[in-house]
Amino acid sequence: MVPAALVEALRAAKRVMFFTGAGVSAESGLPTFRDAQTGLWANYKPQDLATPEAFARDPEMVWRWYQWRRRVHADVAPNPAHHAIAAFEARLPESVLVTQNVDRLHELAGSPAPIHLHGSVFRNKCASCGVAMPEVPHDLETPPRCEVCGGLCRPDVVWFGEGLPQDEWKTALAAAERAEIVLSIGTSATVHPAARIPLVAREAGALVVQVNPEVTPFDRIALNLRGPAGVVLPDLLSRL
Ligand code: BJW
Ligand code: ZN
Repeated sequence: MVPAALVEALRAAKRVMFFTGAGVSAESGLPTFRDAQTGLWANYKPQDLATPEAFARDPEMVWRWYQWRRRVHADVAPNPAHHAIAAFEARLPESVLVTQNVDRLHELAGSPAPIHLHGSVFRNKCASCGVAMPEVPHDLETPPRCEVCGGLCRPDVVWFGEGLPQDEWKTALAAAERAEIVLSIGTSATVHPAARIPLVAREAGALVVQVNPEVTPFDRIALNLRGPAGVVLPDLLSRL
């Protein structure tokens, strides 16, 4: 149930931020980060694979996990939640989309410039010198070597214990401080510092609206729209 006051606030707002997590891509068929894994990877916890320590210990295994995920990601399409966000953005010229997702579904839905706080599974970089490396076929079983320093290729995503890309982080923080409304969609709100973004906005006076079928730590600061993003967001959009 969407409160009429929220519809009014969205109609009047100029600066709206969309802050998304893995739940926004769930209805496209991508497992959320904390969902159980399937097939070959059922016995591994993503939290234990997405670390620099795991890559240092067994680079081929971590590389193969990302190659598998790239194949899964390459096969999915945006869902009504991604399309609704892109449609909101087209109506609200000062809106900003900040995503923790490493997929490209916002881009495929037509969002012009999502800010990726945790990188992209489709980009590569050298694990030693950090230089950008080209995409490679998703069935290549071993990580290529860097032409500059001979280091190993890794996905250009942010692992636990690593810093976020500074330009993206600063842009997202500045936008949070200015936002009138933040819609936090499909995130467990447990991974920091990204989860600070809606909190910063709230402290600066923004209304935080959460779209999630489950309870999260944002429940206490947000107006909660309980349900799948692919249902709630098109409904909200249709009322504007
Ligand atoms: C639906 C739905 C539907 C389902 N519709 N919704 C403060 C306190 C405690 C710990 C820390 C802290 N500060 C830092 C830390 C440590 C750590 C951290 O946060 N740990 C916590 C888990 C305890 N953070 C870090 O290590 C960060 N780095 C750092 O702090 O560095 C310090 C440093 C500074 C300077 C120099 C050097 C170092 C980095 C964090 C990077 C996170 N990376 C990952 C992996 C990316 C690559 C990959 O995918 O493999 O990013 S982890 C993973 O979590 C991924 C996600 O982007 C991120 C957030 O997850 P998300 O999106 O919320 O997904 P889920 O699965 O958690 O939740 C899905 C939600 O959707 C659920 O709520 C469902 O209910 C919902 N849902 N269906 C709507 N249809
Ligand atoms: Zn290198």
